[in-house]
Amino acid sequence: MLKLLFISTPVGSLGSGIGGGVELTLKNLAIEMNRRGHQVTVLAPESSILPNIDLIQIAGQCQQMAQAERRRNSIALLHNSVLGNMWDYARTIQYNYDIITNFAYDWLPFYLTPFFKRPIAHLVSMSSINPAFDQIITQVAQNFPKTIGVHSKIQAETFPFAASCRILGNGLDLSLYQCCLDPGESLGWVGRIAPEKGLEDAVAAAQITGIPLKIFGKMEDKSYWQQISQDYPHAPVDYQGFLSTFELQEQLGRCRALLMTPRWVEAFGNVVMEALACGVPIIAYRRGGPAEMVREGETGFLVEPDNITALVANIERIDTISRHRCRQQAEQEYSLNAFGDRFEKWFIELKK
Ligand code: HBI
Repeated sequence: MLKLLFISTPVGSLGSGIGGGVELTLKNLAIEMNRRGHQVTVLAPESSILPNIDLIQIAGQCQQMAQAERRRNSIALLHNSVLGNMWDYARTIQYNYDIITNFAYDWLPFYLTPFFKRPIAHLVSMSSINPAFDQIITQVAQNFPKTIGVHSKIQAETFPFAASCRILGNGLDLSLYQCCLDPGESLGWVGRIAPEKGLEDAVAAAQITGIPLKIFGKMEDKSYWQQISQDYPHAPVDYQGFLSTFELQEQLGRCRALLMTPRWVEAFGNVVMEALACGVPIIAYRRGGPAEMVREGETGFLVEPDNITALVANIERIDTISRHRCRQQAEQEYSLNAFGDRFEKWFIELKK
């Protein structure tokens, strides 16, 4: 039995959706490790919601999104930073745990690693964003081998320390997702409404084909959304907001296909897992995590990145994909059990 301390992302409270995919990863991992008889405690910003998990809430100012500070060569720490406060508190309780797991994509936890007396497993949940950050993770990768975990091989390859990364994939609670075999005509798009997600290409495809597009996700960048609405005034789009998992899987399951149009190298593709779990085939740019996940011609199609014509060309043939096979892939690769095995092996190795 392992005593595990999970330290959450500092960008927002758990359950707010601000942390995007890493919120889901942390929640699913905590549930799965508890189910296996380990003891999990989570440190997270105040107003976090995490039912049935031992949660310690820490006050302080949330961190800016790292991707908004792209290619900057400096590190920002705010006044009364919740990131600093969480890690200062972790220092005082570290001896109660076997392993500390860092879920933050921030400089501080990596800088602090040598000062802690317990192993720190770092889950790096995005691809390379800026050299100052790459430099500190590279240092930890060299001085603390095996402690850097990532979601996909493609993501690892964006870093100078690719060879020393542990590829962990991701996972979700499949029992929360129903496989839908009789979809409506709409296409789906899921993600934080932010420039790196490339929503405008999916909206352009909807305008070209006239096929309705349902959009799900946190409204992170309002001006970005308004720009898209101005550029594509006649696109048949329907913004559904940030839904609970239950509502999302119900709506997403009724989509003919999921369009994945990332501008950046997605570390993984939580929305790809969620779509497959609902039996929904994927049409994705051949870029980042989704390119490693979609089984070409079997559970979806991969298209040339940023090529809207290619995106549209594949919409017509998406009905040839078996929705059963999509669900099967989720069960084989992304179940909580498969995901839990990968992380548990990693933790046991680090405990030695
Ligand atoms: N930005 N500074 C910072 N810290 C994070 O932990 C962070 C982020 N941006 C996005 C994000 N985490 C998650 O949405 C991804 O890691 C999945």
